[in-house]
Amino acid sequence: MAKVYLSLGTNLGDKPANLQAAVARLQAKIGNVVSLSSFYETQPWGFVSQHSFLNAAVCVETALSPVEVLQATQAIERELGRTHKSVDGVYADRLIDLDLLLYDDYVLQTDELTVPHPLMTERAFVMDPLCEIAADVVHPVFHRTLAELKGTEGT
Ligand code: PH2
Ligand code: MG
Ligand code: MG
Repeated sequence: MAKVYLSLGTNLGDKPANLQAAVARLQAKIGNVVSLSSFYETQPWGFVSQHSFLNAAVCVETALSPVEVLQATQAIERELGRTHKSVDGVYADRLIDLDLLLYDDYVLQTDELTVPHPLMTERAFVMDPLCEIAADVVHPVFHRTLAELKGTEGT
C-alpha cells in the first residue's frame, strides 16, 4: 500500500459539504482515508474572486498507481460537478479541486502528472492543512520535513 497525500479545495456552494463528499468518494474509489486535516478558510491565491476557499488535506492508503489516483480524483471532480479547470491559464472558482501532492517518496514527471506537486511548498493553503497531518514527512525532492518547509511559501 502506498500513502498518498492530497489537497482539497472548494470556493463555491456548501463548502464543508463539498469537502465531506469528496472525502467519502476518496474512501470509496482510492482507499482508506487514514488522516483528514481541519478545514481552513483561505483567501483566493493567484486570482481575484469574491468567494473565499475552504481547504483541507488528506492521507489515503491506496493500491492504485499514481496515474490511477490522478484519474480517480479527476472522476470525483466531475461527479461533484466541476465543469471546467482554469480558463486560459487563469484559475477559476470551483466546487471541488483535488490535487495529488505526494505519493510515497516517488518523484515523477510526465506530461500528465508531476509528483511531488511542483507548487505545493509555495502555497500556505496547501502547507497549513498538510502539516497538521504530515509534519514529519520528508519531501522527496527538498529532503526536508514538511514542518521545516512550512513558512517558506512565497506568500
Ligand atoms: N487553488 C488554486 C488557486 N488558488 N487559492 C486558495 N486559497 N485555495 C485553493 O485551493 C486554490 C487557490 C488552484 O487550484
Ligand atoms: Mg489546485
Ligand atoms: Mg487541480
